Amino acid sequence: MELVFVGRSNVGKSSVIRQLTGKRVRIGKRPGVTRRPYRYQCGELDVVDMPGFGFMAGVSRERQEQIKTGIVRYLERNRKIILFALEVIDVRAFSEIVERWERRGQVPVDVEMFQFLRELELQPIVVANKIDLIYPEERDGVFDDICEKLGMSFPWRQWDDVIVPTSAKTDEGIPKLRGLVRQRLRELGQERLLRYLKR
Ligand SMILES: Nc1nc2c(ncn2[C@@H]2O[C@H](COP(=O)(O)OP(=O)(O)O)[C@@H](O)[C@H]2O)c(=O)[nH]1
Ligand SMILES: [Mg+2]
Repeated sequence: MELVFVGRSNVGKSSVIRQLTGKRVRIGKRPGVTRRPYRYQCGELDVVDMPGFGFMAGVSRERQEQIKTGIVRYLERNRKIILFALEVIDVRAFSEIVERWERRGQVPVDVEMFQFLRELELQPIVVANKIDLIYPEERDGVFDDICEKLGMSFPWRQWDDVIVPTSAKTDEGIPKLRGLVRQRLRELGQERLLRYLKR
């Protein structure tokens, strides 16, 4: 069975996977290089790190589209063995990116991916990462905005089983994320997989 991580490059997918699995995950690898899903085997549980989607310096538009299509196909093809998905976003960059796309009348890839995960009933958890980069007093407003852009009504706190603010750098929110992942596994009748995750 699999847990699948998606998100733009550089948002902290690998860092969060390291925090959850304790595996020696390579951090800050040059974006756009990883074409294939990267699989971390944790006993009977596979944690899958998908290639980063969306704009990346030095990566052609065509290539970006291919990456996105590859992710969509992977999720469709493996739907039955995927327990749930985690979409990692960079809280500091998210709103600006989404607004830029909306001004052009387009659906941002981050929002599109979240909706797609929901359509597949992959119950995506939004890992709102890099919260250490925004001031504590701004956080509620930023998380409300993220929820609204993803099609969930504010206040964001009513969605604390969907969106988890984290900093993979300072560890803030990581225990909460671990708790939520464990809860989801239990709900899915997969408690035997709990032992493969870091406590
Ligand atoms: N400030 C800050 N930096 C982070 C955080 N999480 C990851 N990073 C840094 O962001 C960069 C990209 O992280 P990585 O995990 O490789 O992102 P990925 O491309 O999505 O897998 C690295 O330099 C990380 O050290 C965080 O919560 N806060
Ligand atoms: Mg990575």
